[in-house]
Amino acid sequence: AANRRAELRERLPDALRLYVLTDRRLARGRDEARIVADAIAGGATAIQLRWKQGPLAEALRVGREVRQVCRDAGVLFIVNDRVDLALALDADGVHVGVDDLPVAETRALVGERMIVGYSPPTLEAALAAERDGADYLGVGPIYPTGTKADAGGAVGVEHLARIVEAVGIPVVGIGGINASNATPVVAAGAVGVAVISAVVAADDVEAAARALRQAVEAGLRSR
Ligand code: TZP
Ligand code: MG
Repeated sequence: AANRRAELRERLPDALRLYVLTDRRLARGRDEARIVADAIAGGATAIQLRWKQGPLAEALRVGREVRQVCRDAGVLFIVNDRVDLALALDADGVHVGVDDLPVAETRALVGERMIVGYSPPTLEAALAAERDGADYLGVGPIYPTGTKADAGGAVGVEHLARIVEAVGIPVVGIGGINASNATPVVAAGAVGVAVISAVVAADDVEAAARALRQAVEAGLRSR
């Protein structure tokens, strides 16, 4: 829809409780749509197609499958890095970082058709992204992670709390989060957590998602 952004912005705090990002390598041969369906069965509320290797034509094919699974479940479907792929897939949103098109250019390209997420490296970058039209922020890595080589050092929940305090848009924590350490991330003010390995690399994806979702709900009750 031409004006999906406004409707989604209202839903975002709830829709970002458990945000699962795909990873082809960690999936160990299991296909993305299967993993996404299992994660949703366990309580994932948002999915990000994170395509770091392989042809874009394949990303489009896999993305269509993942989008369908998300639509059937009423779960948010967001595309990482690529504005063109997000538009081609008619995604609910696109998530950009410092190496991608800047937030202002991304917003100009997608208009009000979808939400835009951003990963701010600093508090100042978080404020600038909000001014430039970001609808939510992903802050991290909260804890050490081996999943993203260029993620930088752990920033901790205190840094996340400062960003939550400074901006008016929802914030999720990302990086090294699992069912044992998710609760403090939400207690610090995040609306939810974003994870890769804790769900995608799990033998039982659904059970892993369920445990994480419970940890998130515990964090919400604690504040
Ligand atoms: N951005 C910051 S840390 C990270 C991303 C994409 C990796 C998160 O993966 P994991 O396995 O949940 O630590
Ligand atoms: Mg990126």
